[in-house]
Amino acid sequence: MSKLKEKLQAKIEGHRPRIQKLLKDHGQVVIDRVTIEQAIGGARDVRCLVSDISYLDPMEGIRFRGKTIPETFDALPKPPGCDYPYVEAFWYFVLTGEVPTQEEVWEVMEDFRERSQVPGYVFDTLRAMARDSHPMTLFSSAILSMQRESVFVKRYNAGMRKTEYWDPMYEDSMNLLAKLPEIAAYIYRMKYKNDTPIPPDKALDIGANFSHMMGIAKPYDDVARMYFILHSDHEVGNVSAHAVHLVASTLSDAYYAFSAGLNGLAGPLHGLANQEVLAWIQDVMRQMGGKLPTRDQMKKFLWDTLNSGRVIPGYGHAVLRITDPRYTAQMEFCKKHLPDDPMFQLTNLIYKVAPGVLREHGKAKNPWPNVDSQSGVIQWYYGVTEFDFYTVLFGVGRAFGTLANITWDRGLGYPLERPKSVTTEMLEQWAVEGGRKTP
Ligand code: NMX
Ligand code: MLT
Repeated sequence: MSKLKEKLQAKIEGHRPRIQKLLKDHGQVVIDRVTIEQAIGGARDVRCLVSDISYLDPMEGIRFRGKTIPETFDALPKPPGCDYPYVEAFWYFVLTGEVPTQEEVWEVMEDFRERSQVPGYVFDTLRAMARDSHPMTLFSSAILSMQRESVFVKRYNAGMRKTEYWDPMYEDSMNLLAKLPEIAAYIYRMKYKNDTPIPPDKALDIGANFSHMMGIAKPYDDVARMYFILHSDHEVGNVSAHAVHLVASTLSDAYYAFSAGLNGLAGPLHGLANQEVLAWIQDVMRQMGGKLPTRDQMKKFLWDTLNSGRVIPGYGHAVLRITDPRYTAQMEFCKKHLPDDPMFQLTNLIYKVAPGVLREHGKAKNPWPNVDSQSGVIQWYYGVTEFDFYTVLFGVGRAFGTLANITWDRGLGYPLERPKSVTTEMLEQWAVEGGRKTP
């Protein structure tokens, strides 16, 4: 057993009694209430999920295992000469809650390397699909095609105790993570670069290997590290993480569950917003003939979008009530690497104008930018101008958080998720009665 897996086992076994005690001694303690608005309105702010991988405070933003984004970047080991940590180190960290040593990172790298061979039929599947399929359709299908590899299914069918479920879920997660960057880069090169996939260089870490397989020079390796870490997790209520958690709660394996999560990520109100942002920015630039708009012109573009019934992509959030610190982290990168880039300047101008317009518009509860309004600008700068690919990059990152979550879910024995629905008539009755009186 690898040291990471041994440590994870000890952590899970050490944590289980806490969950058992909470359930046995305090199971009836009330931690939230649900209003009619929340029942109709997408369960916003209802506290009914548990995860220790990350927590999202509306006024602070994400913390991974208790650390803010800058603290996470500072704490984890980095490849020599690089500004961002090994993605492998981040995986160790979210899985165990501990910062790995350099040796522990190397061991994880080696483990991934041994699991990284993508089965040939995955490429056959991708090639059999219509070339104009959206990259997220290709990505999700490639993952689903590998479901036959699931260790969880084999062990489940052979018979295993509930306390062992985490072990094959971890194996499936490791096997899947080891292959995702190559599959993503393959889709990119097959679809957009005249079908010229670049074979992996297995000596490299995830960030450097991804940059190599995309065919993009340094510092794109750091872009990949930053990008995958920033997009990894956003507590467990967001649509992609929640979908993965929900599907896996049926004891579906990691392949089924992660593919489902990607299908949620592919919606324009979620991960696809990064593609929408770039399309929108490009439209503004086209209309301006490449010149930076004035504040007044920018205001007009924003109002035209709102008045046509569309949302401002990359702005607003279901939980956050501040500028997303993932936006800020990427802005810092841009200030260092592409301060004069016209699209970065346009993004900054939008940041100055859009919150005021959204406030005046009076609908969005959060007028500030989210992760998606800055991410595409960086990709574009390094030559990834095919913006319908951006959500795939989000998806690779999201795998690290969601797969850590479902491994822990099985470790802690979380049950099938099945909330209760009610009818409109019931809501109308409880509205008159001033709350639900009947059981
Ligand atoms: N532009 C215009 N209107 C907006 C925006 C926006 N950026 N954000 C929210 N609103 C509207 C929203 O459509 C809703 O209108 P209505 O009452 O007519 O249905 C109203 O404001 C209230 O919505 P909120 O409660 O503020 O937001 P909610 O929690 O429902 O949704 C988002 C959150 C993120 C879906 C929403 O802010 C949005 O559509 N943003 C633009 C798309 C986007 O950037 N998505 C990416 C989110 C991050 N990610 O990667 O997943
Ligand atoms: C995410 O990263 O999942 C998005 O910001 C959406 C969310 O948290 O709801």
